[in-house]
Amino acid sequence: MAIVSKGFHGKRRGNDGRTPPGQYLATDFPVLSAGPTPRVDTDRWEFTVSTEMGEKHRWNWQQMRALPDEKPTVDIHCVTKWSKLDTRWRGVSLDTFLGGIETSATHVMAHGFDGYTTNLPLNELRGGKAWLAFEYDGKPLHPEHGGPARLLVPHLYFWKSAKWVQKLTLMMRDEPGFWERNGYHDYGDPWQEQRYQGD
Ligand SMILES: Nc1nc2c(c(=O)[nH]1)N[C@H]1C(S)=C(S)[C@@H](COP(=O)(O)O)O[C@H]1N2
Ligand SMILES: [Mo]
Repeated sequence: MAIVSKGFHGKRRGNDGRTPPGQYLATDFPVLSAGPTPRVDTDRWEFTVSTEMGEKHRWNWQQMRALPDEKPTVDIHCVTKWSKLDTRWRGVSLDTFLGGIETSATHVMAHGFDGYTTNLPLNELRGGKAWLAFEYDGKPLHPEHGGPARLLVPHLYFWKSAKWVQKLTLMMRDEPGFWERNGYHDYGDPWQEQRYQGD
């Protein structure tokens, strides 16, 4: 039987190449919010996708929970350099929300109930790689981590995963969100170390 320590395998990146350059593995789950945690009751929760034509598609909590959900286990990477491997979530794929919506939009602005914004190419929310997540580690998502529901876009730096997400605005061109206006990279690929503008 071969017993191989992670340290031996790890080399520069550690963990069999699963930790992007410049990242370390966090044992806890740090909380990073630009402001106070909004308390969002599921009774008045509503998720809206508005198109470039001004059409609004809305789901209340019950309608959202009636959609098929998935249990992704994913690695997450924060621009402040912590990563967590194999985090367990439950949520509805963004493909499910976007599937019935007619749009020629190329980009999306995600808005949180706290006023936070972050921009993404619309395709980054498609193809089974983004979720509206409402459970973490088998429990309802804690308010500090974006509960009752947040975006989960684990292939980009974690600031793109808007907590307390309220609305997606589909756009015909790119526009910077909160951190992107303040010097963070427009796209944010952790494997390319796209932390700041110009990276
Ligand atoms: N609505 C909202 N979403 C947000 C933020 C925020 O301040 N408001 N912070 C972002 C940043 S910078 C990071 S790193 C992650 C942190 O998520 P966590 O607090 O669950 O670790 O949420 C992102 N999503
Ligand atoms: Mo962050």
